[in-house]
Amino acid sequence: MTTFESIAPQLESLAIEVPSWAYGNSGTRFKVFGTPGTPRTVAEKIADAAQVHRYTGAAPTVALHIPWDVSDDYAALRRYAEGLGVGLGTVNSNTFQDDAYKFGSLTAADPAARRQAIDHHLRCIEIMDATGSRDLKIWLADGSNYPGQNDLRQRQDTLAESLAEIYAQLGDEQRLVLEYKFFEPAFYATDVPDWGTSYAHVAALGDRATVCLDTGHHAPGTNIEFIVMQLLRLGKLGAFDFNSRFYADDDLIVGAADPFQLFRILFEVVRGGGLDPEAGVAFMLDQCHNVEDKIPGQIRSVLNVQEMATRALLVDRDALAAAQAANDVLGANAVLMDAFYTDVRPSLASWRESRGLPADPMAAFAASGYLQQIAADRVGGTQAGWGA
Ligand code: LRH
Ligand code: MN
Ligand code: MN
Repeated sequence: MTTFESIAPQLESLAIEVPSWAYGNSGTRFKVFGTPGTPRTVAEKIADAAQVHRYTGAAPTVALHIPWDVSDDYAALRRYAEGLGVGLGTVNSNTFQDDAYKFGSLTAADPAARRQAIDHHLRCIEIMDATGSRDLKIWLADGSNYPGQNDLRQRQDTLAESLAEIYAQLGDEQRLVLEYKFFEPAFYATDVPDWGTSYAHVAALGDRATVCLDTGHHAPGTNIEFIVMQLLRLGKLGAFDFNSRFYADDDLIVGAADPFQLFRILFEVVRGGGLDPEAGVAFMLDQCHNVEDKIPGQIRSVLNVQEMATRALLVDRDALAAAQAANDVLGANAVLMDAFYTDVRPSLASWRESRGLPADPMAAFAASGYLQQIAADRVGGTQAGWGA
């Protein structure tokens, strides 16, 4: 039997990065419902993100999206974040909202569009130098809607050339993570649709290029934990974008739609050594909160990952290996399910208290009055939205 005490040290190193865009008004292509107190600036987004770390102790960095998070002094922004107790994390590039990229960005046949997209990434690397960020995350909206619209092969070759130019500019401690998504906004062919395509590109680039797995970016029914296992086995799982989905790329709170899937994913992370900081797997959230309050939405998400990682760590690996070796199908399954059904919340509550954190971060944040405070303080100006 694996005890909570024996696995607790591994929980201490589990850091979950929160996305700056989760604090803005966002969520769907239909009505975006505003929330009082929504940040108007990058600084206010970081202040909100710092609350998540303050109450959970598990969310020490904030990811930026460029150009949604514009600053004329990123070094000063870094100092400001550090003053609030958090660091600036992954820099996400954005080549999906400019007219120039109508027919593609890093894959574009048009040299001017491609140049603009590469230069945007080089600017992102400059920002990373100032913020101290390790990872440049690239997700491309590039693709086509109609068969015959694009030369599929040309776009892979062009993408490889573009990525090589960007990769060459990374510092020794910096990494490139390439995110895939099977559809949307392109509905016929997406240029980086699956982990295999991402893997082919990052393998060609070198050791500091890895794959980002967004849990909402697969066809229904995909066995995501299998992909996790394979990428860890290949040494190419660089990052997660955690969220959950019922239908498409819903960007709901991680673990909300299918907690068992989150458990299975995190068990493969544990099995593959992915919780070891040396493995270099970044655990990020990529979510939008449309109807729920944003800061508690992020706290809930961090706690969901922490709770499910705990259950995954509690799997009795020796008993599992013995049952698997004996081809004891039901016995092996029972070992896994025993851990999944373990209620770890009381153990985590006392563990948090022993580390000077609130036993119930959701309740502690609600009682703090922060939401009422920002609603009163942040009057005027334009609230940040998905994309601003
Ligand atoms: C694309 C995506 C990608 C973007 C984010 C806003 O669907 O998952 O990670 O950066 O959404
Ligand atoms: Mn994502
Ligand atoms: Mn997405």
